[in-house]
Parts: sequence; C-alpha cells; structure tokens
Amino acid sequence: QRPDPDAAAPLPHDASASRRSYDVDALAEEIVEKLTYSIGKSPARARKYDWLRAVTLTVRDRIIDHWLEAEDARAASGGKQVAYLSMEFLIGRLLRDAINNLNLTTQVAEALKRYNVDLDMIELLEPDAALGNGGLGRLAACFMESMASVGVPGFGYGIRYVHGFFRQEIADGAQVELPENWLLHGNPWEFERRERSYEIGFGGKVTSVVGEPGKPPRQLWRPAERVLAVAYDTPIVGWRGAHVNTLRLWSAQALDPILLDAFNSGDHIGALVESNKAEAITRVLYPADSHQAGQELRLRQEFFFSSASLQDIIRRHLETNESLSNLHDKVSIQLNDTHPAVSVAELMRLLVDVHGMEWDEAWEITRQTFSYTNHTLLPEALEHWPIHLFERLLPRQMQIIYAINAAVIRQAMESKGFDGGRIAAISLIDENNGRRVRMGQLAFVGSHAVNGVSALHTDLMKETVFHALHELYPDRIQNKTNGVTPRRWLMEANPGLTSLLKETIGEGFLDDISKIRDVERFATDAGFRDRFAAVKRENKARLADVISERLAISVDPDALFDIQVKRIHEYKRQFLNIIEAVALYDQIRSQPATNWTPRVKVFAGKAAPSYLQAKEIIHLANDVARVINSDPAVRDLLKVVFIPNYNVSLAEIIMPAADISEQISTAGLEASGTGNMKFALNGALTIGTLDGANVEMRDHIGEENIFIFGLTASEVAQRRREGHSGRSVIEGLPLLRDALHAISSGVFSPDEPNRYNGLVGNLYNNDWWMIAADFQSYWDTQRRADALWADPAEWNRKAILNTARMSWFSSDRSIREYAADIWRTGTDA
Ligand code: AZC
Repeated sequence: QRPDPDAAAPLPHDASASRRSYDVDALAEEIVEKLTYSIGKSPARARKYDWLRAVTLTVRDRIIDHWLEAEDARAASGGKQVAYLSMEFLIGRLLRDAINNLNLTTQVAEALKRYNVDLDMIELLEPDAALGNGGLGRLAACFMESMASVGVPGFGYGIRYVHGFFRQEIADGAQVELPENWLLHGNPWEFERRERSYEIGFGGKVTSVVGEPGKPPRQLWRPAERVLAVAYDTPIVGWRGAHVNTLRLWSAQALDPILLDAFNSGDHIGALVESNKAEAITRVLYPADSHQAGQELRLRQEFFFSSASLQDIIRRHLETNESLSNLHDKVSIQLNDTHPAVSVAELMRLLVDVHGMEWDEAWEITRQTFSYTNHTLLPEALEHWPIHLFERLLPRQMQIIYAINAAVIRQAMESKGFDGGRIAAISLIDENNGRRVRMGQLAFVGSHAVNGVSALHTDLMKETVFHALHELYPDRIQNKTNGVTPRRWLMEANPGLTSLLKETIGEGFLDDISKIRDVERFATDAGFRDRFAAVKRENKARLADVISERLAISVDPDALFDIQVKRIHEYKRQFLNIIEAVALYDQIRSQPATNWTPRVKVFAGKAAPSYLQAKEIIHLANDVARVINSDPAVRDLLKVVFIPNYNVSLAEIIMPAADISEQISTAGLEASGTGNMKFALNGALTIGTLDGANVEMRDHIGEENIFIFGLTASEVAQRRREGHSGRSVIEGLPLLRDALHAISSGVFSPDEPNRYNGLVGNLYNNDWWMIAADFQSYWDTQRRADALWADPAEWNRKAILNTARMSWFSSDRSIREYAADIWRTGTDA
C-alpha cells in the first residue's frame, strides 16, 4: 500500500457554516458565478453545454455539503458499512435525480428562467452514464439510490469504463453497434482521488518463504505485471438529501505512463505499449448480457476492480481499527453476481499472505464478510474460467481456490457423506469441460448468504444450479425480491401522475411509497379515472412525438400502446410478440369488418453483438414494421415500431406511456425482471407468464388485474423432458402456421426471402423457448385485453389498482431486507 503523504489530522467539519443556500436568488447568482469562474464564459457567450455544466456544479455543491456531513457521521459512528461490488452500474442521467432528491426542481428551473434557459432542455443534454448492460446494472443503480434514501451507509465499487454500453443504430433493419462516448464533454459529477490508488498485479510466480518455527511457510506472489487502479468518486444523494453515499469507480493506469528509455532510443510506439495495455482494462464495457464473455481481458477487469476495492476496504478499515480480525463486524461486501467472485480468493490472499492472518480465521472472516446475489440460471451465463488461463493470470489465487475446494469437499464427505456426483456438483473445479474454475461455486462457498432475486428464482436456484450446495448448506440461500426506485421511475419519469397523486392523496407517498395504496379507493371514482387517463394520454403523446422525431412514423396516442422493451434474448421471446403482430396483421386484412382494437406495438432493446439469433429478431421486428406500417389495408389499426438505442433515458419516457407491458419470458428463465415493475407502477397492465417477479406482482396486484398466460416453469421443464417439439402444435394452429409461413417465405424480407428460415425452422424442430407451445394462450389473452380496452372505465380502474398496489416493489423495501437479513446494518428510515 502507498503511504498517504497528504493525510492530515482530521478537523471537525462544520457543515452548517458552509452550507449553500436553496433560494432562487442565491442559485441564480451562483449559476452565473460557475459559468464565469469555473467555465470561463460570460452568460452572453455561454452555450447550452456550458449552462448544463454550470447548473450541475451548482447542484453538486449542495450535495457536497451533505456528503461531507455523511462522511463525518460515518467516521464518528464507527458503524457497519456496505460495499456493493458490481461490474456494472447503469446509472443514466444524474442531474434530474439529484435536483429532485434535493427538492430543488422549482427553484433551479426558476433561477434558470431568469437567463431564458429552460431546465428541461438542459437536462436532456446530459449523456447517459451507461456503465451496464441491462437488469443487473440498473438494479445496482436503483440500489445505490435506495441505500442513500433509507440510510444504509455504503459504497458502490465498480469500473469507470471510458466507453459504456454501445450506441445502437438500425441500418436497413439491422443492428449496428457504434462506440459510446459519455465522457466527451467531461464528467462534472466525478472526483478523481489520486491519493486512493492501488497496485494490481497479474501473472508472475508464487514463492514459498519459510516462516517462524512451527508456522507454515508463507506464500509470496510476485506479479510479472502491475497496473495502478485510481479511484473516481461520484456522490449519490438520497431522497431529501438525507444521506449521500459514494460510488467509487476504478480507472486503470500504467505505473510508468511512458517508457522513456524506449522513447529516447526511437521506439515511440513501444514506449506506450505498457500504458495502452494497462488502460485497456477499463476502456470498454463488455456488451454481453446473460452469456459469458470468456476472454482474458474480462478476467483482468474482474480481478482489477475486485482487488482495488478490497485493498481500499482494508485500508479504510485499518484507519480506524487496530486489526482486521473484526472486519466482518464493520463491513459487509455484496457480490453482485459472480463478476467480482474472485474477491473471495483475493481477500484470503490479502488477509493471509499480506496481513499474516491464520488461514482458518481468515476463512471465517471472509465468509462472514461476503454475500452473493445470483441473477440468472441460464447455463450459458454462468461464469467459469479455464484453469490454465486462471493460473497464468492469478497464480496465487488459483492455489487458494484449490485449498478452499479441498476443505469444502472434505467437509461435505465428513458431515454429509457426499460422494461421486454430489462432490462433482459442489466442486469449485469443473473436471468435465477441460477443467475450469466455477465462479458461482466460489461465490457460494465464500459467502454467508446467497440470494436469488424473486421467490420463484430462489426456489429454482435450490432445485437446479445450486442443488448440491444447498443440501450441504441448507440455511445459506434466501430470497430478496428486486425492486425499483420510485424517485426515478415514478416522480421523475411521470411528473403528471405524481402531481395527480399528490393532489388526491397528499404528499405522504413521496416519503413512504406504501402510502400510494391510498389511491385505491379512487379507482371507482369516475372523475379521478378520467384524470388518470388524461395523464396517460399525455405521456403517450410525448412518446408519439419521440417516435415521430426519430422514426418519422406517426402513431395515434389514442391507440392501445403495447410495449416490450428490454435486452433482446430468445428467452424473453420478442419473437412470440412479433409473430402475434403478424397473425393480427393477417386477421385484420382477411376480416376488415371486425371491430379491431387499434394497437401500436413498440419494441426497443439491444442484442449482444455476437448473439446472431437476437440480431435476427431485431431485423425481423424492423422488417415486419416496414411492411405493416406501409400497408394501407390495415388502416392504422396496427403499427409496429422499433425504437433504436434503448437506454435509461428512453425508458423514462416509455414506462409512463404504456397501456400493456409485455413480460412474456419462457417461465423459469427470467430471474426477476425490473422493467415489469416500472411499467405496472406507472399504471400499465401486464401481459405475462408466471415467471420471475411476475408471480409476486400477481399476488400483490390481484390476478384479476393482470393478464397471465402460458406454461408454468414446471410445465416447461416437463415438456422439455418429454422432448417437446413445435411441429405438431404449429400444424394444428392455422393462425400460427400461416404467420410463420409468411415470415419464412419472405413476405417481410422480399430482398432475401430465406432470411428467417432458420428462426422459423427452430420452432418446428425444437421450440426450446416454448413459443409455439404458448402461442394460442398468448393470442387468446391479447384478445381478452382487446375486449377490456373496449371498456375504458374498467381498464382504467385496473390500471389505477396496479399503481396503487405496486409499492412493495420499491427498491427501498429490497434494501431494507438486505440490511436486516444479510448485511445487519441499520437503516434510519
Ligand atoms: C438480470 C436478470 O435477467 C433479470 O431477470 C433481473 O431482474 C436482473 O438481472 C436484476 O436482478 N440479469 C442480468 O442482467 N445479467 C446477468 C448476467 O444475469
């Protein structure tokens, strides 16, 4: 560890002395002061981005006041803290969130108006911080906000990617990936902390050093390569500014920025090789969601941010504690999926090799400190690393994993009589596929608590991937159903509904979302229903504007908006939704006299660049959209749109504008879902399978207020065991058969009639995702939705009940459960 020459004796911080004012005059004055003295522009010459920066800096000062106070309070209390280790934080824009949480919205807007600057316009200039792929990364962002709101002192630890999740364009119907550049205009939210930097090693050798008599030899790792991890801190402010936590992201730098010898001898490129190699570690986010990337750089990223975070946690601990023997009383480290699972081995190395702790004590502390959240059961997403790669990159951690494995296996044999298959199932080493380290097993045995993210998912974890480990440690697995933050996903995304709720039930729900239930009694009030519907209509008009601006397609806000937005994946079954659109298109043309419900089907989402089937689905959605939207025979009864480049900011526009939320994954495959919660909170009716958190949503909302269809998880498993294939189903359903025939014969791809042969062929031959199996049930349920749409009063009554009954799915509730059951930290709200 590097000594900190600048460390000064801490002086008490008197926050009240420096607190910045919240009144409009002060804000207006300060914005211009920032413009002048921090940015160097006069108001007359300032451009839009200068105003954004000036406002951000002004708001940021107010957060800093709270931040410093929180730091002092934390240091003084010596209480337990949480470190949330996550490879991804899908944050989105921060300005509106910060202004809202500080209750500054009217004042800042007012202050800017004095200079003829519009706050809404300025907010839209902020780039999305897209340091994540999808659900897992967005959950981490909601959790950070909720920890700050309910008062769990904590740090988020992750990676400061220079390029976040790629920008998606659609060219001739197909996805094109372009680099994302969120740091282009600088990042006023972050503080570089050069004094918080750590060396991270890779490769090299391990040597045994003879220790004191009677003690085992110590192992010394001499890495061949070392890079520096430098901290960048972003304050995360909670509701009403009550708490501010820190998101600490690591950036990789070379120890020697340039090799001067090489440079001076004329090798100008070679002089920079090391620095390029180091910086490559944090250059770009892997765009793989739900399947393992598998490359060496990915393992480097994982170890890099794990080791930096652990070194930082240890250093902070030793600032106020004499030894590491009480580490688990002072910090709880949550592993967000297996991406940081190598931390288990690295903490053991730091405790034993670097800090001289006995193995058994170190193991006990390690297990008490860590807990692990699993986010998927998909076999292709479970991380495992070839032994030879692991050993070459992390030789000492490999030894430690072998030692842990030996101990676990010994315990399993002695205490539970495990043998053969069950030993193979719990082993940290997979002996079958060319010997690999299994990160799920490592995370599991290294943690005192392991959780799934919905009740169903947790049950399935016990029955499937972790079956044998669950037998060995029956108390370890628990459930923590996901949640979403109501500040971003209701108050900020849906100001219209928020004002209506405030007027109707008062402001209590802002502080305690469970009070939103008070609106339930207005579900039968015709006046309220109309106002609720009017808010929805406005939100739909706003989305219609976005669609018209970006795609030049006009959609009618009075049509039923049927929306599926999320990562594109076979198990999420966007294909099922597209087939239904095609079947509906057929029906509308062949029965023009029927009273069809006008529908707009909206899709958005990105496919992993190497996931060919997912890219074909995007292509198909766009092909189908082009043909249907330009066919006068459908007379605006059906429109299909694929909005490119789905991200957090677009989601904030989409979620409040949906009538129907599509949550139609093959049952047993979606661990939880969180988009499902955002939609329902904003008054959309869900059409969904009994998968992930949909099951619990049904229980809360009432089964008469949600459209459930399709096979259950156990029925899916059963069909698969029986060797289900789609052919006989398809042949018995003319509607489905004709739709598939249209797709595979080139009706939507006349330039390449065979384009979708493979996709359709899979349904006939295999139907692994049960698309054919669930089609009829899905179709019938959509028609039930049509029928309900014809009765607006009844539709709106159910929509209101959705909003009223979704409060349990707040991430505040999730965080309180983690704090009580896993972290054992307090909350103050
Ligand atoms: C997602 C799950 O697919 C989703 O169901 C869940 O809601 C979300 O995590 C948050 O728990 N998983 C991922 O995004 N990624 C991986 C690797 O699982």
